[in-house]
Amino acid sequence: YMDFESVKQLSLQHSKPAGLLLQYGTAGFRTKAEYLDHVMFRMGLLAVLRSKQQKSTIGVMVTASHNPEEDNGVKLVDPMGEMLAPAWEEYATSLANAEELEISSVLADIVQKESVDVNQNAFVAIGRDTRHSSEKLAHAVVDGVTSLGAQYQDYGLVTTPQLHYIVCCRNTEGQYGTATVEGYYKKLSKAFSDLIKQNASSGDSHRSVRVDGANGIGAMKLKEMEHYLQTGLFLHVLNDGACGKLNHLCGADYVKVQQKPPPGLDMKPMERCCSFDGDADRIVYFYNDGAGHFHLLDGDKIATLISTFLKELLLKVDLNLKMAVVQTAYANGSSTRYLEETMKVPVYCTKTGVKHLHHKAQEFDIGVYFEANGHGTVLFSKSAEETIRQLAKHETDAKKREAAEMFENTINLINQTVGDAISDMLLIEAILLLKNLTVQQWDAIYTDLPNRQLKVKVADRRVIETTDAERRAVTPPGLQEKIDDLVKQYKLSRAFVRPSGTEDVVRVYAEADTQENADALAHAVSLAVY
Ligand code: 16G
Ligand code: ZN
Repeated sequence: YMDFESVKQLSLQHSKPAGLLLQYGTAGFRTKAEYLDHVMFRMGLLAVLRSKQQKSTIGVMVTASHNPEEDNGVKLVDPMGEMLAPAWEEYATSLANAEELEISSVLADIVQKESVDVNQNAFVAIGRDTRHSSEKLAHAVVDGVTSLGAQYQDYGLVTTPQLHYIVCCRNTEGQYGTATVEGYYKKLSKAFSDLIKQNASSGDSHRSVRVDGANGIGAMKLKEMEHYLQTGLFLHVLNDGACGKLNHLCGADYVKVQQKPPPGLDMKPMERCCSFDGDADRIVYFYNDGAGHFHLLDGDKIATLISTFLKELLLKVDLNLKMAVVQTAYANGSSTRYLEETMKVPVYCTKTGVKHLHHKAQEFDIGVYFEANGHGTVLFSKSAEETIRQLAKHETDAKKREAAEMFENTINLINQTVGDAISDMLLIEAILLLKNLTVQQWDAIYTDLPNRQLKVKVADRRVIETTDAERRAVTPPGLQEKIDDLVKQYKLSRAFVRPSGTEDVVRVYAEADTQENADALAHAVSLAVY
C-alpha cells in the first residue's frame, strides 16, 4: 500500500497542459521546455518506483542534448549507469500522458505489474544541463521524488555522462569510482596521466587541442577538470557559454550535419579540433589540412582508432579476448570494410539509439560501440577486466606487464556507462600520443565514402517500417524495391530510409563513389519516399 495523498497535492502544482501527448523516445522525453514541468514531476515519481524495484539509486538527467536552448528533456538512468529498461519507457509514457486523476492508478498499476516493494527505500540522483529552464525543471523532479517520501541528491550542473558515472558509483559501493564530480575528475585525470607517462616514443609531449564546447555543460566541466589534469595537454576551450548560445552554430551535431567547423573557430592548419554536444555525451574531431580543406573525424573514425589501439594491446598482452565493433546503418561503408577486411574485427549493426548499441556491445569481452554522430564508448566484460587487472599486477614478463598496465589505465580512462565526450577526448589524445600519430595520419587510416543525409516531411512517418537494423524498408510496399533499383545505378553505393525517433521526419542516407552521386542518390531516394 502506498500513500498517494501528497502526490495528489503536489501534482496540482505541476499540472499537465490539456491535450498534450508525449512519448519517451530514443533519448527520453524531449520538447519545448514550457511543456515539460508535469513530465519532470512525474519522472521524479517514476524514478522512485524504479529505485524501489531495483533496490538501487536511479538517475534523472534534465537535458535536451544537442537540441536548441528553448527545448528541454529528461532521461532516466538505470542502476549500472545504463539507459532505462525498455518496459519502463512505456510506463514513463503512460505516466506522462495520464490525466491528473489517473496518476495514482497508473502508479498503482506499475507497482503491481513490477512487484515493487513499496516499503523499500528509494534514492534518486538528479542532474541538469546549462539550459535556462533546467533548474526549475529539476525542482519539479525533486517535488516528484519527495511527494513519495523518497530521498534524493541534486548534483546540480553535470554532464549526462557524469550523472551516469555517479549512479554507477553509488550502486557499486564506490568500486567504479567515487560518486562525485570530483571523483570523476580524479579518476579520469589519473588514468590519463598514468597512460601518457607510458609513452615511449619521442613524440612531443606538449600538445594542444581546440575544443568547441557547444556553449554548454561540457565546456564548463572541462574547464573545471583542467585543474586536475596536470599534464602536457593544453585545452583551448571555445564556445564556452560566456557569450554564445547553446548549440547555436556550434557543437558536435552542427559540425557533423553541416560538415563544417563552427564559425569563429579559427583553425590553424593541422591543428586538432573537437566538438562536444550540449550535454557532452557526443564528440567529433576535425581539422583543416592547410589547403583549406575541412576534414571530419566522426564516430566511425573514433571507433577505428580505439579498436586499432585495443587490438594492438591485446596482441602485446597475448590474451585471447573476443573484441567486436558495434555500429548503426549510418556507419560509413569504408569504416565497416576497413574494420572487417583489414583489421579482421567482427562488426555488428544495430538500430539507431545508444541503448541498442550498448546492449549488443555487452555480448563481447571488449565491445567498442560508436554511432557515426559521435556517441560511443567501450565496454569490458567483468572477466576480461579482471584478467587484465591481474596481469598488470602479477605478470612477470616486464613487457607484457607494461602492456597490461597500459590496458588497465585505458580501462580506467573509459566511461563504460555511456558515451562521454570528455573521456573519449582524453582517450583519443592519449592514443594519438602513444601511437605517435598526427590527426592527418589518423584520418588517413581509411577514406570515407562521400555521403549525404536528408530529411523528408511526410504525412505519417510511421508508414515506413524497417528491418535488418533499419537497413531495409518492409513497408510501404514497393519502396525497398525502388531504393534497390536506384542504388544499382551508382558505384560503391548504399542507401536507406528510416522514420526518425526524435523528429517528425523520415531520414534518408546515401553514400556513393562521389559526392555528386551520393547527393543524387539521396535526392532520388527521398522522392521515392513520398
Ligand atoms: C537520439 C539518440 C542517438 C541517436 C538519435 C537518432 C541516445 C542517447 N540518443 O538522440 O543515439 O543517434 O536519437 O535520432 O540514444 P533520429 O531517430 O531522429 O535519427
Ligand atoms: Zn547528447
